Amino acid sequence: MQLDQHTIAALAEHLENAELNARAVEKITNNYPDMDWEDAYAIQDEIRARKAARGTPVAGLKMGLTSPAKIRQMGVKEPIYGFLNGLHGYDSGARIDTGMLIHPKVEAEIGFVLNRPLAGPGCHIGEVLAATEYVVAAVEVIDSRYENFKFDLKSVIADNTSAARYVVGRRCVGADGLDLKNLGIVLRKNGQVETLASGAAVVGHPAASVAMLANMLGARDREIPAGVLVMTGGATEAIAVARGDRVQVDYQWLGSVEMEFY
Ligand code: 0L1
Ligand code: MG
Repeated sequence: MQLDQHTIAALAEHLENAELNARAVEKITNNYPDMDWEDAYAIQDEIRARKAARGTPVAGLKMGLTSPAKIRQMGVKEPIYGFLNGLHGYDSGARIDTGMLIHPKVEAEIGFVLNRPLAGPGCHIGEVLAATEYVVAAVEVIDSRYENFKFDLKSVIADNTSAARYVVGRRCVGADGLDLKNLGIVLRKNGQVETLASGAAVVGHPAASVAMLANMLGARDREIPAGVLVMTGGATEAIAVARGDRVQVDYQWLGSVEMEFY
């Protein structure tokens, strides 16, 4: 690690304040160009600890930058992970306040809930599918705390991978016999089709994204707990939304997720 504990705590406070005040800040690597991956995840962990100290539940985990669409859109290379703030999870049909967000975007994802914990090394798709309690449609609302949504990988890891809100579908489906790779997704904004994807857009198979997460966590002596929501990363690119927009995402076999921004 390159940063001391004092700097990590100060950067966590800085980024969390940007989130809480819905105010964009410059990417932190401008002032800390030598920070490394461990520093970036340590800042994310510190944000998580700050929220936990105020009683905020962690509802799950998310993978980010898992699809070619997202990798192209953000100009970055590798998947990253973050956590889901339980106070910011909604059911389909939710109304979401844009006044608390900076420059929100939506992306269609596939969620997993496991019936036993998983940790790498060596976790693979088969192990994930065998441990899957159910799969559920989920849409992430991301909102980078960085000006103009511009960042590098270390800055965005520290910023909890732009996690802001998430909206979950009402249909929970077992993984057995579900063709997750060929599952079609259509994202509409105000009735217009904005983007299409299939499950294969998420690192080839959404369960592979869960395995990747288990392996990344295992390398840090952590695990994916049973019973929490795991969002596998945007299958589509992220679509900007603003006050007054209505978003509907239709998932083959998993139903729809809808939300309105006010
Ligand atoms: O969930 C995501 O894929 C977000 C990862 C961070 C990059 C972004 O803000 O798009
Ligand atoms: Mg996402």
